[in-house]
Amino acid sequence: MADEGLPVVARFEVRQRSYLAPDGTVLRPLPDFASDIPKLLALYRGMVLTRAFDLKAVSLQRTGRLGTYAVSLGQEAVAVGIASAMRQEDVLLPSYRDNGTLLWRGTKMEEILLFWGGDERGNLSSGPAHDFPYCIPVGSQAPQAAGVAYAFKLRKEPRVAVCLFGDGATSKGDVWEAMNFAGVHKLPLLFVANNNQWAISVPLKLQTASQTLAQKAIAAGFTGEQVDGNDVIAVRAAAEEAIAQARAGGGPRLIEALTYRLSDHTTADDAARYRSPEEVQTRWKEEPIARLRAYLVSQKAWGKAQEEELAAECQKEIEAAIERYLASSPRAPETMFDHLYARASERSSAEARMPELTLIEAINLALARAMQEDANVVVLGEDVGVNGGVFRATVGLQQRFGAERVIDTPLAELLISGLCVGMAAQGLKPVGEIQFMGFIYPCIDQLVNHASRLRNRTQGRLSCPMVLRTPHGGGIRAPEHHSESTEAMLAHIPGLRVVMPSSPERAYGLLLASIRDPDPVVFLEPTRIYRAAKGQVEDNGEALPLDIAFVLRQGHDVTLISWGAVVKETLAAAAELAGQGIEAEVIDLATLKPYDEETVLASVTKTGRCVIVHEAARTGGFGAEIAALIAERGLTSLLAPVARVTGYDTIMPLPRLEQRYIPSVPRIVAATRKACEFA
Ligand SMILES: Cc1ncc(C[n+]2csc(CCOP(=O)(O)OP(=O)(O)O)c2C)c(N)n1
Repeated sequence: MADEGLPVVARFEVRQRSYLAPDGTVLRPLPDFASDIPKLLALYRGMVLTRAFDLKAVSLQRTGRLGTYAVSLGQEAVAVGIASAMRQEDVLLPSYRDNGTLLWRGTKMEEILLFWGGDERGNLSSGPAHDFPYCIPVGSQAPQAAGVAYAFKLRKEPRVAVCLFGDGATSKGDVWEAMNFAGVHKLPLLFVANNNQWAISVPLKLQTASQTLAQKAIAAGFTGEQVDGNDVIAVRAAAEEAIAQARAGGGPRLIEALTYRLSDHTTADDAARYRSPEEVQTRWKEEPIARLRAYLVSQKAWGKAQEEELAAECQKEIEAAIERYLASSPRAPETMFDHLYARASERSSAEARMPELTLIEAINLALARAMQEDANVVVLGEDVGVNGGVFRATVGLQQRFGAERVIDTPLAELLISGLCVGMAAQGLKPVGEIQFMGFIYPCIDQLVNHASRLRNRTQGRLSCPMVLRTPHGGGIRAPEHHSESTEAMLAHIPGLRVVMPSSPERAYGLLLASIRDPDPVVFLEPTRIYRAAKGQVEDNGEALPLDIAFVLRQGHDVTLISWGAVVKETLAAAAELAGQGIEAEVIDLATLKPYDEETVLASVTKTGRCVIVHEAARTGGFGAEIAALIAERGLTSLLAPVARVTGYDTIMPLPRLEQRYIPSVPRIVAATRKACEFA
């Protein structure tokens, strides 16, 4: 080879840990804890119980009494080996298959059944209240785990986050982004890749060409170890070592547990379609329960009588749990709205008047104020630290509050949002920055599947007080993708708050309110007026109310409703119309989700005419929602059809045409005159 003479700059190795052979014989000296037979018996019991429970759950599903269920048959050693190495105060971020891990940590069987039976109350869990519920979107728990671990590190708590996922998940950017960040910050975090060889029907060889999954950690700068996942002693020993290292400040580790999914993927799957019975049969010879049993028998610590006794005991426990599950009260339909947002009383809604700063300076001021008053507030994103953000929203914050609280993250938007979710669930108040709205889309999974619903799906056990800030809209001659206004997409997500200020005063007050809010907020900042808008802002720490629209100008002839940067054109149009004898009332919606329907309806009731102005494309824009509200609840007051002045139904054009796209004062004036002339 031509490059043979080049120096080797790095070499890596991956070790594999196993103690018991499939027949239970000892391969090498056992770790210390294994001489404690009662401890081994407890692990054995945990595995037997998990398997018996899983099998019962399948029969419940087959008889129509449970929804789709993911069985962990053959993977019990990972569940029990990992869970038993954790402390109560550690935080588990499980995958949908980690039933045995939850059981070990104290979740009741009836709770697991309740969740898979289709009832969120199951997620209330009797296990540690800080543990995360099952994660269904594959791998998306990994960046959250990094957020949780970051919170531990920041607060100097000797706790560890433990994140479980499958081999399929390791193909996702989520897992890589999380590992990369965990490596950079030496986070107290254990990643466990349960390599059961299959991701539904996709075999490992189609998942990756990597020789091991463990080596993926090496690229992130920490150790990855392979463990025989059918050997509970090996799993427990590896987990114990990794968790102790993490707790002592030694950083993260990845354990690749080699297992085999002996069952179908879930009860909705038929694995015979894609793998041979012979393959499965061969793998049955390696399964973890028989292996430990053989060892215990060889140690004269176990026998037929104990086995029968244990089986009976497990059956009894499971039957009793099933009875409680089947007897659970039905959920009243209206409870689906419970735990969507925190109750109003939990929300800070101090109303205040603010007293010359630009909008971006007001944001910076609010961030500094929030960080000063609450040590839990952390700011994270690309370039937010040393550079103070590409728009300088975070300038000076890192110097003032330190690099631990103002975090320059790797270039990974999904990671930023996932970190926020994990941090928020752990009691921090993260404020993430996405540099431009065009790059928020990798965060959608975290926003839709996690942030917005964490409170609801855990029935209030966990919440997600995070803010994700991003510049919104065009008009600054920015390159492609830097001028997006896709707020309607976000406002369609129940459980999320979508806030957009249109002046420095409201930027300050609404950002403070958003940071203090107990629910997740996407805070959209109108880029075009970052520096163009100036106003008196008093740094008095007073928030403005969320979910409230602001009437910026009183009028009785027509209602103009807008938000974000185009509020400026809307106000200019109102001033021009006043010169023509038309008195327009101008409403800044400010919070789009949930929005202030009453202020809108009250104004339209008064004026009978309404023009909605937004920069985003017309079809499916948020203006359509307001028009629908007026049609439903304000129709009889209307003297003219509701009109919309919006961006057009096309891609936001590049700078040469962007001003033609953004609603202009003449367009607003013309539409308003038309509405007023309608008879
Ligand atoms: C992001 C995402 N894509 C697709 C799915 C549908 N799905 C559920 S499980 C699964 C396979 C996951 O395989 P792996 O990560 O190896 O875990 P395992 O199921 O084997 O435990 C897929 C594709 C999902 N839940 N989430």
